[in-house]
Amino acid sequence: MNKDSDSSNNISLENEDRRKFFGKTALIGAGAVAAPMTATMFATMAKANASEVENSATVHPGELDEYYGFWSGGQSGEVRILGIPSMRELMRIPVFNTDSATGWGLTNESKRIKGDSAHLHTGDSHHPHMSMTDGQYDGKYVFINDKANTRVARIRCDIMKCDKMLTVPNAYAIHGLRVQKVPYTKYVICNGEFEVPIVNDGKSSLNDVSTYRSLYNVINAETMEMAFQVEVDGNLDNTDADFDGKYFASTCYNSEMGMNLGDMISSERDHVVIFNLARCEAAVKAGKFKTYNGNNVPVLNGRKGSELTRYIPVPKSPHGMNTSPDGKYFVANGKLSPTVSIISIEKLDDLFADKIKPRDAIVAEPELGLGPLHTAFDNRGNAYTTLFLDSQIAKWNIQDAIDAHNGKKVNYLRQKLDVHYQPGHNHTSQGETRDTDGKWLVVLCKFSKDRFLPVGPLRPENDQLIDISGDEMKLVHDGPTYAEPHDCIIVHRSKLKPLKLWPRNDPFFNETIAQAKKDGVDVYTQNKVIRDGNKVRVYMTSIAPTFGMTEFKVKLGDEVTVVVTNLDQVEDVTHGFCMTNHGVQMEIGPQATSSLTFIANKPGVHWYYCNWFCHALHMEMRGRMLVEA
Ligand code: K7E
Repeated sequence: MNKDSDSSNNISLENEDRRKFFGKTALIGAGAVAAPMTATMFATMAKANASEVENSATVHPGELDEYYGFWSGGQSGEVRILGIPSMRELMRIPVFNTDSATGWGLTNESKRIKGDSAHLHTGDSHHPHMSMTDGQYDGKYVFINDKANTRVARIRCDIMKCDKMLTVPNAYAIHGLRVQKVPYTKYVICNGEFEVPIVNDGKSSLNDVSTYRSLYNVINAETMEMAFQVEVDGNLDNTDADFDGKYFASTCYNSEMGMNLGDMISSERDHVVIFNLARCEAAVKAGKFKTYNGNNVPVLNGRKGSELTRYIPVPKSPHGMNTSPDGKYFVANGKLSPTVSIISIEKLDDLFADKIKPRDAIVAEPELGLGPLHTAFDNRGNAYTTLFLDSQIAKWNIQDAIDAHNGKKVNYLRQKLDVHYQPGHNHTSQGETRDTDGKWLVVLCKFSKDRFLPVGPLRPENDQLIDISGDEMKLVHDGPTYAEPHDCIIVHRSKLKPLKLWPRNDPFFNETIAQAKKDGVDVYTQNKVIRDGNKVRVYMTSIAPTFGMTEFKVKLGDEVTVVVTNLDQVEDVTHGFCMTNHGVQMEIGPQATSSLTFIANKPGVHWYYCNWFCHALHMEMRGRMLVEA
């Protein structure tokens, strides 16, 4: 099977040998090699080869991509926008990180958005997901988790900037994140992965693991405030929502509540927790909750035996959770088990009515290969599962897997394709929505090894683009990326309408404008210095190639706030403000206002300049800060 898929994507023999060396030793004794290719499968592949598919990955210079890809930036803490299918990086959106180019994390506007975590400069972003209406992307927001500092942030898709950030109380390490799909994204749902004492004040026994909880978090998507939390047993990993607006599902590993690896994987089964949204909302309304740690977030009891949840046993340490876009199934990916567990969403009403047993909701558990982590879907009933240990994508048919489970002689496996190497998430074009179109599959490989020129001990990841429009998957592009995309979504360009200029009344900087008004300054027409004790506010305009103010005077030790308003109305004319030798720089987009506060702690003359190229006389666009000793 490897031979066949390799011949389709030109992997050299040398590579093939290296692949074996890397991943396959784990195969020994696992009995997990999935069913072999049949003659019919070979035949359909040959046909696909003959009639070249019209899906082209070539985007010529000057042409635009068909899709926006939103990529998480892992430990970089950012989100990135790629064009699909070109895989060109179009933009970076700093979120949990601090960014030298835009001043994100340094400007007053970004610090206000970061709120209580403005002092943090790191993040670990895994799961970007867009808001939906009726199970389709609505182009409004992209939400992203920060596992490192237990946060969730929102990106406004008209300006492609982070506009809200929330530190989730009570919980620890937000991991899996998704949105409610139907009727609309009222809630963002996410898992607090690590378990800690529910009252974590250091006063009770720190080693009494019976008090440790992992929390399911439900956030109001519009206000970005906590709606409620649900206590569960085990620790939560990934989550997804149904297409009916009724249920959410999360994978749980470590149901043992072990505190080390051996204990965490000692029992044969963990579980998927199903959350009943209507019952949870009713419980909150009826006041059936507790609060902890001095905040007022309602915490519901969803532990085993609760009316709010059901626990479906699955093979131990499941990882990814993916809803099929026909709305019929939750797919829990086995990770340590070579299987995925297919849960029928239709049967969940009966499960909550106690008419069936939890395992009765499982309609198939197809064996796919070693290390299944995440599953994506096309519009033809097929699923694509990453096999981390095998370094492969398994394409399989959902209905065939269910039929095989029911005893029918049918091979549900369609193809296995080698990827390079160790894939985590994968995602199909619009594949988490009703609009899944079966054209592209992106696979985020954790290791690139020999696929690119060596660049030192740290290597890029390898994000691979696969054409899935035909019967056969075809690898068409290797894309090196910096640390470390976990997940992505692929959104048709028709769903997004980004702005070209900032609206002058944008809430992003309305507090800065309000302060200017208090100071009696119209930022669009005036250049003025306001002294307020040892606080100095410097208001200046910028229009290529000049700042509205070419010098201002302050005293040594003053706290200086520079507020720059970009009056240019020309698309793409972004200005910058950099105060040399003060660690001060920021971006000011066309028609935007940005501000940054620093201490004038060096006497003498200091030049400020525009650090975003704007004009032929860009070098001359500068002025002096005169600091009197
Ligand atoms: Cu599988 Cu954080 Cu979604 Cu990484 S998680 S792979």
